[in-house]
Amino acid sequence: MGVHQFGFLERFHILESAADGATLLLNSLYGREEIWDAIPREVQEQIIAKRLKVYGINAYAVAQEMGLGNRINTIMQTCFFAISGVLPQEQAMTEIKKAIQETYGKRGEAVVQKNYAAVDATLAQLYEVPVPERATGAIAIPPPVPPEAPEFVQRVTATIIVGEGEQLPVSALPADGTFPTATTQWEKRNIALEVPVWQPHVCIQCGRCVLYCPHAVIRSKICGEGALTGAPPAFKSADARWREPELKGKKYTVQAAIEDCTGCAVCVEVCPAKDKTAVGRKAINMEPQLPLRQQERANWAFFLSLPDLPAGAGLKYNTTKNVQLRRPLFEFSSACAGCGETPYLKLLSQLFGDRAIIANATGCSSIYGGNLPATPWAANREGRGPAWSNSLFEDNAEFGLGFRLTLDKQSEYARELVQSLRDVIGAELSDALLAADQSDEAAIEAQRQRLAELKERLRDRASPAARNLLSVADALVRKSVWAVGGDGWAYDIGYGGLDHVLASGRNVNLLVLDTEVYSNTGGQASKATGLGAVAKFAAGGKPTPKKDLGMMAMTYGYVYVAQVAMGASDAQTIKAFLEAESYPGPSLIIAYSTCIAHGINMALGMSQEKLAVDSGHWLLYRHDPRLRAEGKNPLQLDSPAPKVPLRDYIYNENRYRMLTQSDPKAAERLLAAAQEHVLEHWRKYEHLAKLGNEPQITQMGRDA
Ligand SMILES: Cc1ncc(C[n+]2csc(CCOP(=O)(O)OP(=O)(O)O)c2C)c(N)n1
Ligand code: SF4
Ligand code: SF4
Ligand code: SF4
Repeated sequence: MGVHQFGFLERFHILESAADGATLLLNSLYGREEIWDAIPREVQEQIIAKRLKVYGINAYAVAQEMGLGNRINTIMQTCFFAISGVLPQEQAMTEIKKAIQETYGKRGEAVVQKNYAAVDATLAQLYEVPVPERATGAIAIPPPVPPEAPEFVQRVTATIIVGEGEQLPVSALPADGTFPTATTQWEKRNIALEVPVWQPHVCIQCGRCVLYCPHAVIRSKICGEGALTGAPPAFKSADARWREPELKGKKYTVQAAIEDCTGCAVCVEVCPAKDKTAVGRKAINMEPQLPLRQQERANWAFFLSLPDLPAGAGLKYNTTKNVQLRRPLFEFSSACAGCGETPYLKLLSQLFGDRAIIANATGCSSIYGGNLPATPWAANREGRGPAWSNSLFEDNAEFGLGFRLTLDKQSEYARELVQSLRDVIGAELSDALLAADQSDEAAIEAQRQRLAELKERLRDRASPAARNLLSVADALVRKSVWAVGGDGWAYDIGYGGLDHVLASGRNVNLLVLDTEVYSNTGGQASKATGLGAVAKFAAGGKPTPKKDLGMMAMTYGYVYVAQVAMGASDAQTIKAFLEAESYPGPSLIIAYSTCIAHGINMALGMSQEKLAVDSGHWLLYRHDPRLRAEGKNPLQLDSPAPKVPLRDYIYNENRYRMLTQSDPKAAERLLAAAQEHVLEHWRKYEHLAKLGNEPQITQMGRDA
């Protein structure tokens, strides 16, 4: 049996199925002298009772030394063959190397050689763990979820978390398929070897680490000094540096939930603040997780207990610095470490999460968004959070449109009932409910207060009209409808529906998480794949350029369209989300998302997004039909002219680089074609953005 993640010994009943006398291989950060004591006592007892032979290795150390990062698969494979005796050792080594050549040959000789070197270095690091006669361990296996988790999580979620879901009776599952949200917080996967540690005195309080963290692990808050009374001794804070008078004299804190961290290091990479006293260090730095676990568990619990800033609070939530003070309602997803899709969803949840209704196309976002038993979609203290459902791959935009039509009808009906029950409700409240503008957070909050009052006044009314109004009254508060999915959905399989929604003129926000491949099914080419990129079904490099979905949508004239890349411009991304959501018609945001399928170092994903923009591969723009009324061109180009050669961007990525190995001539030809296309594409947009205001096109967007 191989346990490649040592932490699994605490989370799963792994040895239950081990046969007597079996061999156990453990990958761990511990050395020969420490490993036995780090094994939970219950597992030690099983090892002794079943007379297991135990081997250990620190595969991470070997991988790091050989320049493989955290990729330990060939190392663990070598150990397996060495101790299992399935093949004679010599033959096993030859076969492993053959497999390496076959698997990684396309990625270049350097990758192959690193893996060979790892194989050669492995056996010297493999050791047998002496097993004593009695268990001596002091570590007890913790319960799968903490005792403070809600009843459903204890009874159902926890059973599935430990892999025993088949023991649950059908009756334990929600009859209508509606699952409680905010459940990833109970998983505590503890998968990161290293986690970020904050240095308050170096921090410039920009909020970038919080914005870019793909897993909503690192967060910030502002609170009064009094709220910090009783903080754990290791809890850190600094004087808050905000201009707003309401925040003078307050404290600022950055805290990571290190048990939920993936160790992707994106937060450290994007941190702009350098520690002048130590070269290479920043205001946050990665440090080993294990020694910090207990201390940071207490710090995180305290951080959660601090009050959130109330809506409004004198702050405008239109900058990274401010938005990052808002609680994400999408947290600790199971997306790959450093995923480029999730920061956009987290941002959506911070800006509109307490009133969002989300239709999610099948794809990565539906998997990490609803990865049973837990979901990252969460709720705030008031219990408000996104309502989320996954539809098919091919009908998601229509699914979202259905939400919109339903809400519009309910709102219309509720308004009629408010009119007809004016005498019962009271003239002042009825009129205020109907006249509410709800264009900003404070106005929406005021409408929520009115709604609460309305419900109170109708509580004991038995008339059918009053009961009917109560059943649809929530639709009087403005909702934010989103259809979300990948490029496979938006450009290809669901394109007909997406186009239908754009054409409908209805107030639906469409968010395309564009990884330029079908990520969830292993990287097949879509119409969003770039010219020359290698993907499944495009093994010789994609021969045609990326479809210009944004341009197609803009031709309607009345559709809000934005193309964003958070790593290139966080400010432009936030602006686009706010504009799209406030636009009372269809909106399309196409968001460049880095992905493991690109073959990059995911910690550097945000710099790669910037290169995509600097090279002109990815243009940033916003097309806002409302600007016509101001006599302006609706298209605003937010990108600079291409300033680096395309090759500087694409050859940072394995998906392009691999063609230079497998077919150098084709690579050269496709690079030249792609470079030419990029420049032509830029000229086209530059020209359009310079045009004056076109004749007015009928504004078809309908408010909700
Ligand atoms: C009609 C249909 N075809 C194929 C699939 C299988 N499938 C599920 S997700 C997916 C890929 C999704 O790719 P994309 O939309 O780009 O999203 P990403 O995973 O990249 O976020 C595919 C092919 C499906 N669910 N339905
Ligand atoms: S290492 Fe990754 S997951 Fe952990 S806090 Fe930083 S960005 Fe978030
Ligand atoms: S990115 Fe760095 S400087 Fe900015 S808030 Fe985070 S730790 Fe502070
Ligand atoms: S495959 Fe790509 S898009 Fe999907 S979760 Fe992983 S990094 Fe994110």
